[in-house]
Amino acid sequence: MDLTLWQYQFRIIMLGDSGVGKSSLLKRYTENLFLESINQTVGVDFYVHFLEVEPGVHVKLQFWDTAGQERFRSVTRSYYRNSVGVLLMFDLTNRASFDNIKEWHAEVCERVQPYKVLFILVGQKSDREAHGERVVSREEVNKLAGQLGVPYVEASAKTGQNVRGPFELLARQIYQALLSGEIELQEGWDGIKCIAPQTLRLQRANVAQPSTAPQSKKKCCG
Ligand SMILES: Nc1nc2c(ncn2[C@@H]2O[C@H](COP(=O)(O)OP(=O)(O)O)[C@@H](O)[C@H]2O)c(=O)[nH]1
Ligand SMILES: [Mg+2]
Repeated sequence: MDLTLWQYQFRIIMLGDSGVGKSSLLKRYTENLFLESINQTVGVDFYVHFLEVEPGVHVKLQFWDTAGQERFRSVTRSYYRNSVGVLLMFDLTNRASFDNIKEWHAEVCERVQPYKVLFILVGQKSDREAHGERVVSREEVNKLAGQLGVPYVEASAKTGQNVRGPFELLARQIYQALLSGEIELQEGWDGIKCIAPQTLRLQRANVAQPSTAPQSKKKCCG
């Protein structure tokens, strides 16, 4: 089946300080490329990737790659409301970028109301640990992740280590939240699009009554 025939579209935003590797991780995930000298993001860039979140359910992941600098903050903020997922990213070799995570998280939570958004915390440039450059320990990140109530993943855009992990975990969590009704489709909100909302109702009914609904019936719009 052509993966581009999607049933759902999720809008996901990349946030974190400038230089932590947001664009690099996205480039690695969507194009399997890594550039030592990548252009700095100006304003907001846009990437697309298709993912089968479960057999027969195809999702178009639409990524907004933002610039971390303060001068672009007002542009970046205008994208929060129409996102359903956030990759909150810091650099394992840059303590300030880790210290700023709380601020990024609080800013999003404040601005997305009344909509719901799901987060993944990503510690980037894990390859540099081998060179003794890591300055943020796993223990302290786990503690912060626990406080914020968000999952934590370490990755390296350079080596490709664990690159799919954060994107796909987030996409699957959004999908599950949609099926459980924790996240609702809303008029005038672009965080999630569904090409056939009636099939979502069927999928939700299947999830609510798993014993009477075989897995194969979960398939949406396929
Ligand atoms: N060693 C290492 N360098 C990285 C990694 N990811 C990005 N970089 C480098 O970090 C710099 C900033 O990356 P960029 O993706 O532009 O960061 P952004 O501002 O958050 O989008 C670039 O020189 C990248 O080559 C990584 O996983 N490991
Ligand atoms: Mg960038």
